[in-house]
Amino acid sequence: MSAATPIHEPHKIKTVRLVSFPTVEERKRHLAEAYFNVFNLLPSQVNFDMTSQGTSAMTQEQLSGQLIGDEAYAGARNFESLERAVNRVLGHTYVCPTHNLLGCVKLVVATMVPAGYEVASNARGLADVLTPRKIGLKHVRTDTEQVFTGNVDVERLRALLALGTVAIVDMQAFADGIHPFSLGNLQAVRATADQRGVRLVLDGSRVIENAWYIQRHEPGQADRSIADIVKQIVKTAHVFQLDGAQDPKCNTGGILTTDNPADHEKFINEVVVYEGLHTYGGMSGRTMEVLARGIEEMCDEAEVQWVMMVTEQFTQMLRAAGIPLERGCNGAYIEADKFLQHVPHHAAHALACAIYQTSGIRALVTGRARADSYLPIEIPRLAMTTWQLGQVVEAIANVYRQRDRVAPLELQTAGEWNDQLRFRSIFASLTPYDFDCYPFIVHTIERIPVTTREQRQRAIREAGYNTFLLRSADVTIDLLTDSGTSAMSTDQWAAYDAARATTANSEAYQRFVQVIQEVYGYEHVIPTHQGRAAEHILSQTRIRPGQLVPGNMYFTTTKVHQELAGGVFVDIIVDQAHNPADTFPWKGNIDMAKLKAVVDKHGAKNIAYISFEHSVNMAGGQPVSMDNMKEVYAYCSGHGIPVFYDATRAVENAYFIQKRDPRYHSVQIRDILREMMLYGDGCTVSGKKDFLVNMGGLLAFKDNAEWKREAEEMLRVYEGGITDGGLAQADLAAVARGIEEMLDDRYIRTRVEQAAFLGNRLMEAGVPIVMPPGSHAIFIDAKRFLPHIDQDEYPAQRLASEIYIETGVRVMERGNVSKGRDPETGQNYRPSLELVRLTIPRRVYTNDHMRAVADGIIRLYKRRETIRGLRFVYEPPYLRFFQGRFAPLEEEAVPEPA
Ligand code: P70
Repeated sequence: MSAATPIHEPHKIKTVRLVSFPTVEERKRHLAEAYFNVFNLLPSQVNFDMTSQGTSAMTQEQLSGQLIGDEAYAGARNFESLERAVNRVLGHTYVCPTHNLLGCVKLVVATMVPAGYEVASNARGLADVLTPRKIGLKHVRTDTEQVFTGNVDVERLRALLALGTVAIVDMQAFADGIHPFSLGNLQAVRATADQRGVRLVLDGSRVIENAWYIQRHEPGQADRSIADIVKQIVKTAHVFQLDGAQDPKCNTGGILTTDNPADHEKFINEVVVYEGLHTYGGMSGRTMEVLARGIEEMCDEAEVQWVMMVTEQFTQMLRAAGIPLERGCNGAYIEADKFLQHVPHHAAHALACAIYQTSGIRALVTGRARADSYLPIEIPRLAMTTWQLGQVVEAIANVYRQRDRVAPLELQTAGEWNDQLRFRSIFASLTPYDFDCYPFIVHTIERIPVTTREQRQRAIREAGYNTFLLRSADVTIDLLTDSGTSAMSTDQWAAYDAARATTANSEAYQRFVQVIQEVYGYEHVIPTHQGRAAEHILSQTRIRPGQLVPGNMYFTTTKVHQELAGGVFVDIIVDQAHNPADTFPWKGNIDMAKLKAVVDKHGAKNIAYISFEHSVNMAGGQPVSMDNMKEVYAYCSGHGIPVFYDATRAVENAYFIQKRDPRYHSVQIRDILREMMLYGDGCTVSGKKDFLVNMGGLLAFKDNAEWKREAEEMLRVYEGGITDGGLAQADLAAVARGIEEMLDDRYIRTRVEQAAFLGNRLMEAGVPIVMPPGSHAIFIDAKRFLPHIDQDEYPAQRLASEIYIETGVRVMERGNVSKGRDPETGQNYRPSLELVRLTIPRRVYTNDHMRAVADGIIRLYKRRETIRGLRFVYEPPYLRFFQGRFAPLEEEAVPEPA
């Protein structure tokens, strides 16, 4: 199939699960309390849990299956979904559900392995569950293979079967996590089993990974799809077992499938004893639905190629660091006794402790306590980014460099199973490893469309070369806006679900008010459905017709509402803001001289208020300095002029203060924000940005109760109740939780630095961007990118559509199409800033996406001379950027069909 190595995830992040980063001191305490067995640590004590069972991220479609559990005892519709998925994807006719893989083993053993018989297998780990049942395991894996190390030695198997004591042949796809088999070998085993009338039972919990190895390495298989190979593997077995918590990415569940009606009958007669009824087998309806959907999805070619590429890279990086390991299907299996040569006993446990102590990562030794000492570092499917995984590699390499200092463990309590062991130890003095990455893992994903250039050319033509008119179904990476596009966290969802609906007072509203009071220090809080609604109310209640509203560069919706209220906007931002090449760090600042001049000329009474925006959007996401806020506020208080912030991106502004102002380097974001807000009398916020929600906003006043009363009068008429502002209580609850999350220093740093990552990569290739890179977006300077296109031929508009055609990335024009025409002359304005904006949604895209975006734009930059301009074919009278339609200049003007 597609031999090309994937360059970014074939999905974006839909929901995140936050992870915590305990300090070294906390980790030591947790480790001691866990008896130096990392099994006993709690997820909240761990940053990255490197285990792949039941920890995968699902697609949103799979997750939604949770909500449509039939939950009938008999004949649930969810079981029918499961049957359909098995028939279609795996090809087997009969399905017996089980509570998990152990349920499958139980049924197979009970129905197919009589007392005194043995099982032949390519997996040693099977002994863990057979030995306690007093069933012997005959190991038949070959030791001569290089790639397909899971292959069975067919001659040995034949000889064994001739003895007549082997009841079934068990084959594991990717045996013991490390050893894949080839299709050729699987077929040979089946033929050998058939000769003796013995069943071949296949554990396909990692069938996808095994199929990928076949596609990659077995001669003649390269052109087949994963789906095709998987089906053939399943059909080659008499009986197929699947752990729902592995390849199908469910959190539990299992199935036992076959084409043989007699075998199936045995299973379903036995299932009532051990598992449940034959139509649920110990799974809830919702689990069956999630499992069914997981099976339907698991052969997705793009996803499999991505996951396997990531796994291979992870293993190679660890190996390159010198770490002794076996490559596994789902990560790397470290050879702990070679890693810690001076530790004679329990090397894997000692290594797990050292890794946790130094970094907070948990790697688990599972199963029965055995002589071999692998420490698996498994990757939870789709849940971690390559950035995070690269740091996991560094964290382990950090331990490897100081391996001689790792302390041995002394057994305190023995046991048959690894989870029973308790140790005593000392804390060796090991240099810790600090993570610098997103403080969350992926909980759910949304697959993104992959399109061809031809499809994109057709789509942009149909959209009239206007990216606002593209369907998101045609967009691979959507950088149109950061507004309402964030990925919510599982905690936000929990708050959302828990909120009770009402049109009156509520806990959700009270919590919303309380959190704003705590975080911003503003007493009066009014919810609105989004930012422009708050701007409307503020403008209507605080501007008298004819008054001036000085501000640091206009924002479209803000200015419209000020003008509708009869106000006149005056731009008093520093001059540097208008020069894309200027690298001044505080390009959002108000120019004090300009402010004073306006006040001197018109008098304080004729000034409604100062409209003061953080992380100035139209200037490129440029921050305001703390000193500037202080100075503006001190001056305005003295003149009786209120200062109202547009605090939509205040947290991002706070990060720049922490980074660029030495006095704030060690001050927490929470405290910086609180100080910023002190220098204002009120604010509007579009909650769709900083607050990490998809809808919401607010208006707040520091202490003026009369302003609040007037605003609430309008709120009731235009927005909704005073306790909801037109939002659902659930939305308010999600906002309250989002405000807590936005204040995480690690989150906000990685958020803003992602923009810098994209900007720097473009800059290094010479692509002209607005300097310095902004808080939420990178702006490309279309005037310098396409100097040969006159502004009347809309260079930024054309650049936006060419970026889409080249890369499938959607960006927004911010140039003269947005600015419009001079109503006097009818001529286009010729604004100094002719830009396209690449805006980054929060917690949605990874650095791999950003790299792909940059590389696509760099390719375009290299052939920029070939790009020409556009002409309007439909031009709306105002806000023409939303609905306008264009045609390329190189194409002849032919009348557009109506
Ligand atoms: C964007 C969005 C919205 C916004 C903002 C600032 C600093 C207020 C608002 C309004 C959406 C947008 C809006 C108009 C034209 C293009 C895009 N900015 N203040 O993508 O808030 O949308 O919630 O009413 O950035 O930058 P809301």
